[in-house]
This record gives sequence, C-alpha cells and structure tokens, in this order.
Amino acid sequence: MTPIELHTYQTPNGHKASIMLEETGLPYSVHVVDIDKGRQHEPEFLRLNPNNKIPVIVDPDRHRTVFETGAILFYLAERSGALRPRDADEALTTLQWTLFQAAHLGPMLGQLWHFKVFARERLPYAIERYENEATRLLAILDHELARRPYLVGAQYGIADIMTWPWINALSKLGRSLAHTPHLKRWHAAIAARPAVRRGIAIPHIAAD
Ligand SMILES: N[C@@H](CCC(=O)N[C@@H](CS)C(=O)NCC(=O)O)C(=O)O
Repeated sequence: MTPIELHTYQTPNGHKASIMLEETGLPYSVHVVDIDKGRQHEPEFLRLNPNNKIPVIVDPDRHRTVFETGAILFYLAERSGALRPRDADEALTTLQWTLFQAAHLGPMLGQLWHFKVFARERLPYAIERYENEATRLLAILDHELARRPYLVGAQYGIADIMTWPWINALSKLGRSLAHTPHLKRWHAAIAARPAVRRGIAIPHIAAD
C-alpha cells in the first residue's frame, strides 16, 4: 500500500491523527506544517483543508483527502480494521463522544489556551469563562469514567484517542488531574500504550 500522507504539527489535534496511525500500523509519511510560521494559510495546504487547520491525511491509493480529526479517525479505523466500533450501538456511542470532544472539550480548552498563553492583553473575564468551562467538562468526563474503563466501555477506541491529547496537554495550562481521579487513571492507562508514546513524538521537530 502507498503510505498515507500525514500533514501535521506538534499539537493535541495533530497527535490524535499520529496516535491513530501508530495504533493501526498503517504505513504513513509525515509532512510538517509549521503553523507557528503560518504555513497552514498557504495555497498548497488550503487545497487539502480549506479551513487552514492541521491535521490532514491524504490516502493516495483511494484518492482521498480527509480533514477534521473525528473524520480522520473513523476513516483510518475503516481503512485498517483496527479500533473499529464493533456494532451499530458502539458506533453511535463512539460518534457521540467524538462530537463531544470536537464541539466542547477541544474548542473550550483551545480558547483557554489562547487567552492564557497567547492573548496580547490579559482578559480576566475570558480566562475565568474558559477555566469554568474546562472544570465543568473535566467533571463530566471524570463522572463517566468512574463507571467504565474507557469512554465507550471496556475497550479503548476512537473516542479515547480524540480526547486523550487534550487531557494530556492540561499541564501546559497549569491544570492538574488531582481532583478528577477517574480521568487521571484513564489518562495514565492510555499514556502507557507504546503507540501513544510514539504518536506524541510526531512530528519530530528539530530545535533551531
Ligand atoms: N476541529 C479540528 C481542529 C483542528 C485545529 O484546531 N488545529 C489547530 C492546531 S491544534 C490548527 O491547525 N490551527 C491553525 C490555525 O488555526 O490557523 C480537528 O479536530 O481537526
């Protein structure tokens, strides 16, 4: 099979795709899109994703380009047969937690990151709003994970890969998992997976 192209950068969203590729064992090549230098706005990249966001995958054998990590993960599960929901019920629950990540956890933590780390002006109202949203969403995940090992049930899967890189990045936002013990247990279990350790090292970016 021709390797799948992964267009990515060292970020939580990029890591969802690289972890999934590592879990599937599909051959792939890495193409660094330096979003710190604005490469995601260049015409060549916009042809892959008009929404100027990494990651994107290109599957040359299927003439298929996919952006949005939820779609990428479902595509790679189908393509490889790995981590595929086992029945319609599991597929629907997986989609539900995938959309929860894409619609809530990702955007809220992304905004918190923006206002805490990048904003030129310190805006206490914005920081408080997104801190509170983060606390609320983490409590939901902790409550769910008190009742089962992984987001969809007994098995690790796509919904966990969607969510884990953002939980893993919380320490960069000055937040710990001390008050969410079930989320902490889940985070540690996934962090120990060899494919996850390899996935978060991608792309390797040499220091200047
Ligand atoms: N919902 C998108 C989010 C992707 C995303 O926000 N990517 C960020 C990096 S973590 C990005 O490329 N930002 C560049 C920009 O906004 O210009 C997904 O799940 O793929």
